[in-house]
Amino acid sequence: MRVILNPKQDAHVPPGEIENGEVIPCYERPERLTAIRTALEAAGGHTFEEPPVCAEDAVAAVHDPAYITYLRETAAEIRRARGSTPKVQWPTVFPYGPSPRAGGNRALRGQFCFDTYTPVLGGTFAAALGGASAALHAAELIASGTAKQVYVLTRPPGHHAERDRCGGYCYFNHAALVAERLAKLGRVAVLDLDVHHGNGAQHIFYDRGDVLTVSVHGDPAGLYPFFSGYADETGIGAGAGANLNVPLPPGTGVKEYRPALAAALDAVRRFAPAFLVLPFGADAHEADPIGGFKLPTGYFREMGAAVRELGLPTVVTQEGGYNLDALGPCVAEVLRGLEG
Ligand code: SP5
Ligand code: ZN
Repeated sequence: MRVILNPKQDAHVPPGEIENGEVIPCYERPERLTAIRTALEAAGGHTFEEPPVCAEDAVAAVHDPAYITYLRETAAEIRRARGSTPKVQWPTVFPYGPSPRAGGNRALRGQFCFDTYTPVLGGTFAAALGGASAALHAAELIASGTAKQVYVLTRPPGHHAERDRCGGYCYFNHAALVAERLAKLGRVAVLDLDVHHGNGAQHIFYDRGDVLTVSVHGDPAGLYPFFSGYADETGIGAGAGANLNVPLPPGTGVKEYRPALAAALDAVRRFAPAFLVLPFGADAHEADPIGGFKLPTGYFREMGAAVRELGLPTVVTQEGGYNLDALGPCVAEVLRGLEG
């Protein structure tokens, strides 16, 4: 498969993430991408290429310009920091009350981020823009008919990023960028198979009837991102009926996942899209440290093969997956299944 790499992924290396007030080692780190690339090179049959860097305007297709500016300027400010000034910014205060307004940097940190897992560093903006560039390049390859299937190998991931907020290790929403680009040409389905709910695309396309968003994930009653991903979220306005959430209980294995995926694929078929975007996370694997599902490596080929049956031009975006031994093999398997 054609693999589009984020050339700037290693510009973003958080010093940790904050869990219950404690700084713990990052689950989301540069070695993830290396592990995937190594596995794909070993599997063979893949080509790797770097995209041209896209303009900020291109990212504004799905993100608030004020949010993009915040990330750019915050990263620049951090790069200028000297002496004891921290090289990372974390939110501490979040919007509240009937008329939240935020001016200074300390307020903006909370306005533009919804958790404590997603800090801004000096290299965050460049890395995020590199990922967006990879996604948009993949979209162009599909739009022009140059490729039928493309895989965007990038980190930080994207599927939790909303129009004006980072969160869940995500800054720019790669899958939404691809969907928005391809929606100019025809109906698009976004099928999110990360173990966590794809809240970003759901949020961005919630009132749109031309983009279907479907997500199969761990029940948010007990799993990140907690506030969305429930089955009764079905879309509003022109988007009514164009969002499907399939929450599954902790401990979900192949027996439970298979029919859930089949239902998700049926919804995609009924929508009759011209294009598919597949935000994929290997964090539904049984050895993942934070997912809680029990899918074995071998199942991921079947997952890919089931998606292949749709017969749609497809862009796969890399999302989560935090067991460095399982991650690469899972991606290799899902891509093999997709390629048939
Ligand atoms: C892209 C993606 O998969 N983002 C997921 C973000 C979830 N972050 C929450 C991490 C919570 C870690 N909790 C530790 C509990 C380990 N048992
Ligand atoms: Zn995830």
